[in-house]
Amino acid sequence: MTANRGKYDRTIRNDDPLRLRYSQPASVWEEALPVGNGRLGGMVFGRAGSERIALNEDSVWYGGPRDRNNPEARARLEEIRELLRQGKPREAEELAMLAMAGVPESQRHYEPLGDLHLDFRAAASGIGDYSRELSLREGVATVRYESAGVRFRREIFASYPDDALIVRLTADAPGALSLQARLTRGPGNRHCDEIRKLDDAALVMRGRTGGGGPRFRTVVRASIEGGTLAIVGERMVVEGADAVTFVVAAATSFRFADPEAEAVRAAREASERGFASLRERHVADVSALMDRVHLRLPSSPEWEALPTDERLQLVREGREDCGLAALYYQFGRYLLLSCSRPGSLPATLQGIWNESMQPPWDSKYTININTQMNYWPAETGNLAECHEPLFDLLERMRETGRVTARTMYGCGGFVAHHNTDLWADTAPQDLYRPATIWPMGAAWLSLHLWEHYLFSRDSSFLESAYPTLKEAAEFFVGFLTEAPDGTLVTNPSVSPENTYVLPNGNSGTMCLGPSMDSQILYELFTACAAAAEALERDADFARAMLRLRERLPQPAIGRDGELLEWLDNYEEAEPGHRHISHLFALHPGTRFTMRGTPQWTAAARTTLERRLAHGGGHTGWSRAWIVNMWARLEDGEQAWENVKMLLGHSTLPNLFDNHPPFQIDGNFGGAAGMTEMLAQSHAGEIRLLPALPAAWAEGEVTGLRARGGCELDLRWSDGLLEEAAIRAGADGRCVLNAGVPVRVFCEGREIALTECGGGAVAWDARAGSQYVAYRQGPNRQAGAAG
Ligand code: FUC
Repeated sequence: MTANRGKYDRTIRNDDPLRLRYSQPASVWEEALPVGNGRLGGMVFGRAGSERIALNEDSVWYGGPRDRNNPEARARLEEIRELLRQGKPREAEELAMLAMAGVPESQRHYEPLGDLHLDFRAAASGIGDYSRELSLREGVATVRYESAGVRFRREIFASYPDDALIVRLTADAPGALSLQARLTRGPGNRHCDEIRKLDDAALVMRGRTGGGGPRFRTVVRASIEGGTLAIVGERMVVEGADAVTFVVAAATSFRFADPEAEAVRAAREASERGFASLRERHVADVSALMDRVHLRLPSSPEWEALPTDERLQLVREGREDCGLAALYYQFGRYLLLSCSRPGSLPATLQGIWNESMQPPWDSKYTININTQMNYWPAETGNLAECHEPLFDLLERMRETGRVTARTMYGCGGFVAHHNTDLWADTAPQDLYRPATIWPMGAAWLSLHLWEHYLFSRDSSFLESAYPTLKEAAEFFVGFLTEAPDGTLVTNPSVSPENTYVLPNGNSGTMCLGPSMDSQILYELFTACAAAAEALERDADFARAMLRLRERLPQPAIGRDGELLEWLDNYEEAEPGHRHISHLFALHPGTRFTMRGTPQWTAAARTTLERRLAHGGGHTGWSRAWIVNMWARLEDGEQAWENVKMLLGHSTLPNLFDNHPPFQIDGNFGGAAGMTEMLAQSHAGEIRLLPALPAAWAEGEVTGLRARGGCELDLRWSDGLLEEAAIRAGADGRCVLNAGVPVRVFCEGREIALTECGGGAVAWDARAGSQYVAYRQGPNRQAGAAG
């Protein structure tokens, strides 16, 4: 990129080394490498003698849909509310666990699809020159090794265009491939019904999860070049082949009346296409998405050449590896496009990758932070279409959530508590007092619709999303109750998932009006009013929303300058708690801003410091949230410190986030936080490099998205912006704050800017135009003007 073109020139090469690299196979699932097409996923172990690819399909969940709404809830609601008003949380919680908790108490859980095993005839010993890698740009896992003088190569990917997982085996000597392939599910294949030969080149696994859950079918089809292929019992036997391609397809009765017909069709069509074309179509698909954003941070070729696990180890030992952070950022984008694509289910706590029949927290959707965090990088990271599965689930929750709203609370609209599952279940989950009775899940998720609109300015999307936003708000019109001071508050609720201590020493979790609820509602009512205005309709409803908003409790500051988590100035039982719910308005909310509400951002800083001083951020996702919060507080050093902590303490060798155990939210939250360090657009202006740490002094990023339909490319050096390109996706006023004085050009001509104070400049942007801002300086002005 040169400063004198007047047009941004993308110089970051497409073949950047976006690879995870290892010099040994995975010894456990958490070291395997993930591939996925949104719906179908695989974890590749890469063992030379016996490959295991752990398979997942997003709709393989235990159990069918149920109505778990507690029939006693509505009759006991007033009693519970009154107990809370009287300051008797223990009694309220006891009754709520009986009368409000779901019946039965838990939603459904996600299960693995099974495993594909490849057992090679050649001995596992005598393996040399081994490597295993995952190309993020191509979405291909590759294993290479040498055995008895023959070089073997394995490529594995999950194709979105061809809806199948592909395994390709080759060797550099003819006839060197002899192996057996088999599908399994659980020890001794106990978790499937049967495995049968479909024809001379394909096997099918048939089964059904229990409890009325979906029927599933997995088909593996082999094509060989040279040698022979036979199906014997439950196995495929390949002898003396030059190359082998396996196609794995799967489907369940969640989507298809005849899942076997679907899996058979997908496997046959992919097989007929042939490996070269499958690979080409897959790489084109993945790289088109990956290439939308490039990020370069200071790095060194020697460090880039090291295996990923060694780099991670060096970070644990204190090395500042910004290049690894950039790789982690892109890995987050890779994971999102691999586990959440149009038509798939949304990313669970583990994306789509789950090894266990009874996974931690059911590997479902925890919607009091975790699922939302999964989607934080979607818009800024230029993967907006990957957000869609979340909207589809929310649409289904609208139906179930209406029943929950009516049955439990006698309210209109729709409501969800702190979890949901395959069936969009909205009744409370668990008998866990700090979390179970929390009516804000749907409200928070609905804000993702509004964000999607703010980033795209797509009014036809808003048109379709508006009824959902409105219905989420409508629930609270009936649900909110008056507090003693006349404000309107949620009751009952909790501040996820913290416990307070009353002056008499008793502790409680359930309460009225926790700060987070009022903050979510503030944003929801604002979004509803703004959406109605943008669509030029429902003026009365919009006014009602703003009136309701005025009656919410305001954020309050406590004795020590911290934001209050609850309506009263209670002590927290755990000051270093992993949830920092009462900073919602700082991030992902937008009400607290550095220049708009300095008293609240100062209190947010105090709150964050206090949490961290007491050991906060000990789970991966909590650490990732903290990165975003520091970025919003425009403290680049603190943000970077927490990125390093995320990498050093909460990251597994395959770069998966480690709660512990593996939980994918931290990957997404961490990636989102790094974007917030580079560009923000929530406070009415696009702010460039708001939280750049000294370690990121030089760098470049292209293709970030900002609210207002803009795309951004930035280049900086010595910690200061050099040049920025802004591609306007919509007409409107563009307010830019580059932190340094800039001159702005459009098609080579300097344009007139309006000063807006605080270093910001504005102009009327036209959709489709590119604006280039150059930092002013003695050696740049001339070049820029030229
Ligand atoms: C919330 C968090 C836990 C965990 C679980 C899935 O309950 O408090 O740390 O992430 O979700």
